[in-house]
Amino acid sequence: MAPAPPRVEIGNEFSRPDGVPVVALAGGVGAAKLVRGFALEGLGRRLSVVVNTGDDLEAFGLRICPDLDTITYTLAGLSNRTWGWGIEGDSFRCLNALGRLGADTWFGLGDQDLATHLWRTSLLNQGWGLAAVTAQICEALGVEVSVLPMAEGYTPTLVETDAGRLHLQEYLVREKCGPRVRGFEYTGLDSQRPAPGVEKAIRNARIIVICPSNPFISVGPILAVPGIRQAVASSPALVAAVSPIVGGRALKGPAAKMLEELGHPVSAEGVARIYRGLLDVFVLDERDAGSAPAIERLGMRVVVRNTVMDTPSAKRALARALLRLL
Ligand code: FO1
Repeated sequence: MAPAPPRVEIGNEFSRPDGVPVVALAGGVGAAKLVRGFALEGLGRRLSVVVNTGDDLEAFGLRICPDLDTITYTLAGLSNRTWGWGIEGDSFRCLNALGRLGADTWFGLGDQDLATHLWRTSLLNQGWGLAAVTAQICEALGVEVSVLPMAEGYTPTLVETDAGRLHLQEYLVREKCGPRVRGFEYTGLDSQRPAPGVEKAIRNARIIVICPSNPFISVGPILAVPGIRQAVASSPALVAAVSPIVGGRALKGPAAKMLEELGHPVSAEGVARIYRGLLDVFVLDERDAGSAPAIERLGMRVVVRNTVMDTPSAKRALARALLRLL
């Protein structure tokens, strides 16, 4: 069954005079909460989310884009409330059947989630680009926000560990972040360019927000796409980052473990140092207010807020605080 040819519009219409264009640089679950906050604040088409695709994997002939899907499902109100990724109420009948046939099943592909990967891969095989596929999926799921992959190629992040070099998902899911991390390789990025819509969104933004995502495996690959770091650095927009580390711990995922194993301070200040030179503002959790003077000495303004987005009102409050930075 041949899908219809591309008919989708990629990126937002910036000539609309109805408010401040915002760009969010996003990984998965942590970022999705803040992006949801912006959406609840009514940003709609004024928000462009540039999403990491370094966590993509290819399995069973399918292109799987976990961070893109996490952001899209969250905005569509479909995401699994317990895990933050995947689809609420999904089942694993297909994966179990694959296991019965002898396949590796350590990566939890839900039945409904598989439909997304089948559809995406079939459109890619018809010659669509990943940005067009993502725009089409968003349109079909009623997502108004512009969700943009950072780049269109398959450029998996590899993790150098004491157990050898692992695909990011092997490290995160199969090995449960156990091996000690020595470094990262953002494969294939040198020959990539920002996906359609990304540079225009950054150029037109009034505020660029680096979401509370892992600086190495979520934000790092986005900034490593040739042209994106320069576009952010030369944009007249205010550039802000929200710390993914609160009270010396990552709210989700292995950011604290990675900071420690790579010799960085395991603190909000450690993250601020990584983004030094790029930021106007660093948003710190109330629990870390004592670090504000040290971070200000790195050459950025510090704003202290509750960054733990455990309720819809906390998500909205943080989004509103960021919009008020202007
Ligand atoms: N995370 C897990 O911890 N276990 C899984 O089996 C798993 C499956 C999965 C399937 C689709 C998807 O979109 C995400 C999935 N994740 C899973 C989350 C994912 O590994 C990471 O959280 C992100 O790639 C990093 O942002």
